Amino acid sequence: MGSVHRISPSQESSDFPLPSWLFARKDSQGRRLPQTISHRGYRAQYPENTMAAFRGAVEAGTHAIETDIHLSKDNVVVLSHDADLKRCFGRKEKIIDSDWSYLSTLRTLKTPHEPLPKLSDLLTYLSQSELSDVWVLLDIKIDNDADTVMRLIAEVINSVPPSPTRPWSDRIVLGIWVPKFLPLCVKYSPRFPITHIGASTSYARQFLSVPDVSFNMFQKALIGPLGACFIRDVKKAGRLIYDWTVNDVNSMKWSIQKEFDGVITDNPKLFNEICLCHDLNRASMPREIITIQAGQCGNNIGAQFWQQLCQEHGISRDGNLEDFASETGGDRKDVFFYQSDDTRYIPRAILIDLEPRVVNSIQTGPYKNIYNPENFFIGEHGSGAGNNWAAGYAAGERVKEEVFDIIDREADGSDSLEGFMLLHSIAGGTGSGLGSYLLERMNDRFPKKIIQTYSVFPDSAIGDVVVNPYNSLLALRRLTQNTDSVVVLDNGALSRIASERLHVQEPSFQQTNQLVSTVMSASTTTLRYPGYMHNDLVGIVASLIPTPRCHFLMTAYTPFTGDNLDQARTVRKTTVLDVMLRLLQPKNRMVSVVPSKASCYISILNIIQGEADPTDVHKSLLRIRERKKANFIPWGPASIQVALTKRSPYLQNTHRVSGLMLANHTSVATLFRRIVVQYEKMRKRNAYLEQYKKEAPFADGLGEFDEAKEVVMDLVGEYEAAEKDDYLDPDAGKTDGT
Ligand SMILES: Nc1nc2c(ncn2[C@@H]2O[C@H](COP(=O)(O)OP(=O)(O)OP(=O)(O)O)[C@@H](O)[C@H]2O)c(=O)[nH]1
Ligand SMILES: [Mg+2]
Repeated sequence: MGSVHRISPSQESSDFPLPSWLFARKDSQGRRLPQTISHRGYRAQYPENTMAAFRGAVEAGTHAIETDIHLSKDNVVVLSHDADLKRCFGRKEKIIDSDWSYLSTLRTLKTPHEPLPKLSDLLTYLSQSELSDVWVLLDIKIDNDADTVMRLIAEVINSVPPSPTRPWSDRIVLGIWVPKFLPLCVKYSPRFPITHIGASTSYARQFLSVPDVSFNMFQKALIGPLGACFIRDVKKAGRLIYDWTVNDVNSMKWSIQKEFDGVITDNPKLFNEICLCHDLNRASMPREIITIQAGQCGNNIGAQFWQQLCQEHGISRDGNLEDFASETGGDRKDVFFYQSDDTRYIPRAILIDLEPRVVNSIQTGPYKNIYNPENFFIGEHGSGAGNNWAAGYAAGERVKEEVFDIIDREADGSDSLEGFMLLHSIAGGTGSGLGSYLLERMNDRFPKKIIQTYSVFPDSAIGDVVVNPYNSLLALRRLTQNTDSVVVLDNGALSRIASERLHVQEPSFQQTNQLVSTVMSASTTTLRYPGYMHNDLVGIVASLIPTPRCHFLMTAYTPFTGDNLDQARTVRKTTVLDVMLRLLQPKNRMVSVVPSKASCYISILNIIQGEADPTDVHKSLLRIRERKKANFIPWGPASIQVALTKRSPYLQNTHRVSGLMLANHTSVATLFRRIVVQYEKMRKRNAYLEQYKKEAPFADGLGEFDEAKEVVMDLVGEYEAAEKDDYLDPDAGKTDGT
């Protein structure tokens, strides 16, 4: 820095404009994409700094042309990078020693042997009105006398009539290397924007003290910690930054990631293509999902789910990335986590309960530090909803403002929110009732977002909540009307699988929840380790749900492993066929249904994780079809869809292959019918109705129950209709043919 020219205070007061045409453009997502600035024209295709190269750049869709200024002996402003004629024209003279009468006879060595252009040639070409959006960056070389060159540039600019719509001061940027040019810019071309061209960030820093000067830096100088620091300071000062010369794809991508305002490249066509791909990738990027966990069950399974995701993504209990994990491990942590200012990963999770016990246990548990403390909501009375759907729903009215403040804040904090996942049980009061309230409001509030739930149905054999049929029926109405997709889990099936397959007597919630979190983690792997398809929730929902109301999905998973599940380890080699066959076995389904002869699959998506070969998958599908292992609806495609996905590299896998089935099966309606039957039995006896009548939703009588029953019976009817081949026939029965 010792020999740096000092910038005098008088220059500091001269501001050079930073007009909008110099800033990065916005892509289709509203994010910044650098402008394409063609280095000496389209240099990759044409002889550099010639009219052919400038025209080629414009035809390739460049935003700007960068070119270099030299003076001839007789003071003509010409466009050449080198001070001499050797490299481009094969002559030994210097430009400064040659008259224009000689220079004008030269032709480039490179075909198509173009002449040396003057600045006026370029400006005349660009003055056509249809080219008025192209701008110019002049690299003013320092071998000429500074005053003369600045004066002559201004004279040329003034001599060429601008396009009718745009003055030259709105299209030309003066690129200077050293501060002594600043007063000359003000003297000869006031109000023209200025950029500093340089290869040293420490030298460039002095220009930060001159208002509005932008920066055009050698790319290598911007890489590494010093570069990062410089970029940050330039952006903080509200200045623009360009980098040169960016010709390979990786450097192009790097410049896009850094959100520079422009990229100087020999190959404008390639850079435009990379920008387009980048934009498309961003648009198709898996987007964020916010998880809302409500009530005891919702928070218990949520806690387990986040623990599992942290382990799979190499995130430690305090939210930091483990030493063995990498920022770019081919996974997408940002779907479910965001990064705080200190770069910790924080779940996009909202934890709600009307009583403090479960949420408190999370707040004091091993993963207490990963959550955003502002995202806990505990009802003020702290007494829960007492297993009463109506009490939970009524509480919704009271707590809505606080809860939606949290939900809105999370939604605003995501870049492109895809949707929400609600975790809850439908048998109790909070998850079921408050959950129902939230689903209704979210539907109005976020009409374009996907709403998926993981809903735990009660174990019909145990009845730990006597009024569970009431609560389930009322919640089921909202699951039908206010969600896009429901993953149905039921405690009966979960306990059965845990005890049969894992040889555990009377499994604890802790153990059944581990099954649930395994299923949740597997069903979100295609979002978190995206591949070619099924890499967003919309894609998964669309592939499984052909008609909007039949959106209840069953799951099966095999084989189960885990810390607590040692006994389940097999010594067999797991093959893709084994896994796919086992997924089809009713005993592996995590829902207790009673299929009839007519029951069939509407759709199946198998998510296969591990070392699976596409040919094995293909062979297995053929075998399954030959053996007629899966019975499909008669009115649609009868095929099993398969997604092959990566597994977390950070977890030990004892099995070569594991698989999750997400299935839309008509027999799920038998579960709903059972709930209606149980409801009717209780309702007939007028059992436990008093506690419901006390709450707001029942202030005008028991109509809520009747409406819910009607909706659920319609749903059952819809699934039964879907088993018939005239389902899509508009004249058949009462199906609406959607
Ligand atoms: N699988 C599983 N089921 C649970 C868990 N906790 C509760 N349940 C089931 O959920 C139902 C009761 O719902 P809860 O989630 O406890 O109730 P809540 O939403 O907290 O509502 P209130 O306590 O009534 O305010 C019963 O069917 C329980 O068997 C859990 O951790 N895992
Ligand atoms: Mg509770």
